[in-house]
Amino acid sequence: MPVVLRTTLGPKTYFPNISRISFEGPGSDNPLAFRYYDENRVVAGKTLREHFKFAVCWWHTLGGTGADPFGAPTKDFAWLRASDPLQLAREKMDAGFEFITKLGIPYYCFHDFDLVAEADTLAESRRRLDAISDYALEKQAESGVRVLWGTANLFSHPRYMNGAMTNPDFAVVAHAAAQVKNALDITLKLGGEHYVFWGGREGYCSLLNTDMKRELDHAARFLHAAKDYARANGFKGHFFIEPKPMEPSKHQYDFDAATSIKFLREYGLDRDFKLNLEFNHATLALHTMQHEMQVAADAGMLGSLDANRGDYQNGWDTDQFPMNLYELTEAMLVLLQAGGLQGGGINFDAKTRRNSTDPADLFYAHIGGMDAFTRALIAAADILEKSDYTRLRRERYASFDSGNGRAFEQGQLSLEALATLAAQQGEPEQRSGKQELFEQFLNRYL
Ligand code: XUL
Ligand code: CO
Repeated sequence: MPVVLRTTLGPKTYFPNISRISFEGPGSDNPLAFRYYDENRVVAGKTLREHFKFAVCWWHTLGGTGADPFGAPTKDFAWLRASDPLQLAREKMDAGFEFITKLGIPYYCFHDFDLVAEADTLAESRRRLDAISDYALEKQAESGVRVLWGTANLFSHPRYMNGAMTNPDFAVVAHAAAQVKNALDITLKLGGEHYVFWGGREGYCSLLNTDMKRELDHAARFLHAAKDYARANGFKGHFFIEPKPMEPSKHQYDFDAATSIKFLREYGLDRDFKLNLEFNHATLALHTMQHEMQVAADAGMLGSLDANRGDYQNGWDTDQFPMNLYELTEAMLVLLQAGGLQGGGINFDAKTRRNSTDPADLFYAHIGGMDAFTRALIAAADILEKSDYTRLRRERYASFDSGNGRAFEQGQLSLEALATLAAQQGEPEQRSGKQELFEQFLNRYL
């Protein structure tokens, strides 16, 4: 029986005191305006809209209630009150599209059960997903907003406590596959550009009860099956693995960019999969985001970014909105030098703090994040275009540009030949790495 989604409440606004956010320039006093993000501004040959492809995430932004392990929800948002799950989903979608269009953000990202609550059976969950995605299609057509990527939540339900695609019980693996099939169908139906796998509980808590090799083999089989199904059904986008080292598992298999790239190559998945990197996941792995981005870029796998920031004084995934201009500028330097993202965009996988309880806080957070990325991208473009940065970095390697250094790079010098050259040249001259000089560029162009 078709589900009727029309509301009897009539048009309703969830952010009544907020109109379309516009660009007012750095001098503006208006906290509900962009000071830097002007979507049509061209930086390094592309508009800001094209560089960033910003996306709103459905889970934190529309679904985040401020609940934490120590306390109840603090955010009683008007779009989360309906008792009927489909009615709630529809109101959440109305609020979501109002929010996104008021901000002028072009994309959104979702897990299957962010769109509508999971039901007791796969069949009923599917029926709900079909109904809410019909509604999403209407909202997308009205607004021009698109799906950057979809994904399946394979970590919240208790059945996934031992993992989803790496679960030691085949019945759970099969259930996860059914869920991914539905999520892929919905992503395809909504014209989603890409599809993400974050391995929330794909890992282990103790090696004592874990056959790691077998679990990783199963993950690869699962990903091949998902990829083959999506391709057979016309999916043209990329699949992204989202590395994270820990939380909720003690040890997650997609620990960081390097580990994930090795896995993808080992199992022949590297043609279809790239990486979706997240700032706070990078720092949890004791890397910087720019390190993770460079690793991915060098492998041709810099796919998409989840934007947020961690807290430097503690060790968990705080998912704060991005605000650290130095960190962002270094990340944007890597992004520009890599020639941009491979198809992806910048998804605000970030949550306002538990005590930021006004709907307007969601606007302040996204405006702040978009402005911060813009300042960072402009500074990075200036550093590359106007400063000595590129020349100085290249000069550090100048000894490999000609002569014996070049012969070494080309594989023409044996270890004996290198030893002979070393004996001839004597102790190498000291060459400064000039880190502080490089650091000056950030301050100068920010
Ligand atoms: C969790 C996380 C996820 C993924 C999508 O840390 O980042 O929200 O982005 O499953
Ligand atoms: Co994420």
